[in-house]
Amino acid sequence: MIMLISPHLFSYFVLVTVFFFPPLQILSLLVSLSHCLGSCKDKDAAPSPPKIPSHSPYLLIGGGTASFAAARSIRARDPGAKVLIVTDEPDLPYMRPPLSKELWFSDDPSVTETLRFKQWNGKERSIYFQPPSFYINPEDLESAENGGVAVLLSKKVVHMDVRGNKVKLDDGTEISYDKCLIATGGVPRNLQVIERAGEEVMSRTTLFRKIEDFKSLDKVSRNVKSVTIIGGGFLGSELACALGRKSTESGLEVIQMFPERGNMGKVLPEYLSNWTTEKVKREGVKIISEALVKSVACKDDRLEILLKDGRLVKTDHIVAAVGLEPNVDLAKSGGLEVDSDFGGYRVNAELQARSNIWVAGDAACFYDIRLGRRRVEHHDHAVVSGRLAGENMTGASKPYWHQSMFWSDLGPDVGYEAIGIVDSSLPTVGVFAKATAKDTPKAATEESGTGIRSESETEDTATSPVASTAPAPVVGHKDDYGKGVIFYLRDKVVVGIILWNVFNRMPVARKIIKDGEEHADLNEVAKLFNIHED
Ligand SMILES: Cc1cc2nc3c(=O)[nH]c(=O)nc-3n(C[C@H](O)[C@H](O)[C@H](O)COP(=O)(O)OP(=O)(O)OC[C@H]3O[C@@H](n4cnc5c(N)ncnc54)[C@H](O)[C@@H]3O)c2cc1C
Ligand SMILES: *[C@@H]1O[C@H](CO)[C@@H](O)[C@H](O)[C@H]1NC(C)=O
Ligand SMILES: CC(=O)N[C@H]1CO[C@H](CO)[C@@H](O)[C@@H]1O
Repeated sequence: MIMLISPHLFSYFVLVTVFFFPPLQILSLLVSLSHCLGSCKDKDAAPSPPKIPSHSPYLLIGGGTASFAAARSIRARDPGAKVLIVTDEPDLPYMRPPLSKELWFSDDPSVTETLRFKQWNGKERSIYFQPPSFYINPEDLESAENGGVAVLLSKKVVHMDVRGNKVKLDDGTEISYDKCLIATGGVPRNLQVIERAGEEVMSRTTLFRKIEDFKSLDKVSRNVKSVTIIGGGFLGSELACALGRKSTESGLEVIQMFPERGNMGKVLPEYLSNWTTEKVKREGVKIISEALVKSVACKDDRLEILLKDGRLVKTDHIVAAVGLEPNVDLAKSGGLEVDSDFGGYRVNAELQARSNIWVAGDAACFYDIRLGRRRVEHHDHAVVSGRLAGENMTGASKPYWHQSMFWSDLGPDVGYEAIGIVDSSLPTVGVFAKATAKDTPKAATEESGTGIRSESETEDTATSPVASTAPAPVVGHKDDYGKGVIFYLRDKVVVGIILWNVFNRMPVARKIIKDGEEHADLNEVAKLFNIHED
């Protein structure tokens, strides 16, 4: 995800990119939730209270990617199924990756309203998985002969009664279910020093997760002179590049600071992290590395960020992209276990937390039968785990094992795909070869006919075949690391792989992870990817 896109390009879609990341936004979410608790209630209590079904055979808590994928797979396996999604957001299910990428590169001035974006190959699409006509009204769910998927917007589940198989909403309504999925995602973390700094600082801080955050940051970026992004991971790096491009148009100063030495330093080995940092700088971003924030204050109408080593940075607005806190608010009433190491609800390899209750997406700490206990914050994982939970909820007994992947593109000419545990603190072995013009994300998406490299995304949510219209320029630029394979090792076994400018070879990588063998010579293993041959 990271996408650093170079200025002339169209946006591409990376939808899936990467991420581990963390999503963010906790505080503002809490704030908006509490507003909602107050004001939505009043609104709803007025003339026509929405009729809420008292029972739904399938109840999905949360209206994000994992819930949507589950709804689809439930309907695919059980065509008459009645599925109710309850979400505390005011929007129908949508995908988040474009919020930090493509939407910023649109030339349509009304993009904050249309929320449409151009994929890498030029095809336009919406961030919503489906148009409103796909869904049925919640009040029609119980009587709908062929079932359907209904979404209850702006309603929060606040309590679970797992013995009685029912939940309670923030307006007091109760809904009973036969099977329930918890896909509550997470809320962005903030830095304590910002929380402690008081309201003035908080009001100039964005935690980025939702549509409304995109809208508000877009506005901020037009009205201030300097924005500072804190965080060097995918989200921070993507937003830095998105805003950096604006800086060349409007003179906005864009600063990105993080504790690591280089961008994505927690994922990429140092030499690649260094390379990526140079790439981000070329996008117009001022990088301040090895930066630990000591305090933030509001002075003379500006923010002053004091670093532990004494450096002082003045700016107008902060975007904190410092990780995600999985949302486990229902653990207590549901009697559900939260994982003490990774956070999230603990589920088994079938994503089940207790009988009739499944968890998928960012909120699930699941047992990966190959790599052990994990929690994954990626689009592709949300799709795959949501789909698996949905299948299991309908009683499918097909065995299922899938290691989700993610990708990130650094503009049209450089990109990577990753699988397994990619953590720069593990030993890595990289094998590189010289790249040719074919070894670019753009060429890969053109060849495969899709703008989306996630296998799951393609299968699950791609709409119609992609017209091969627009065309973006390619790319003359070559770096030192043309293309290659980076292996991440734990106890001599390969647990993660990054394919750097090597595309369409994910099945090979997946098999290596799955086999879990020790390899004496990784150069030999790298040959399986044919990187020297084409
Ligand atoms: C800006 C951004 C860019 C990203 N880019 C990428 C990328 O390029 N590649 C990649 O792999 N991943 C990316 N991700 C991560 C990816 O979007 C997440 O992994 C994915 O959204 C997780 O899906 P989910 O369904 O688990 O949770 P979410 O999408 O967070 O959905 C959970 C929903 O549940 C709602 N909810 C929570 N509690 C309740 C409750 N009690 N009652 C009702 N509703 C509730 C929440 O408000 C939310 O709408 C990105 C994330 C962000 C924020
Ligand atoms: C990465 O960059 C830092 C300086 O920013 C340098 O000290 C370090 O040697 C570089 N590492 C590699 C492997 O090139
Ligand atoms: C139908 C099906 O696959 N159900 C499985 C769901 O997961 C539980 C265990 O977590 C199994 O016991 C079920 O057989």
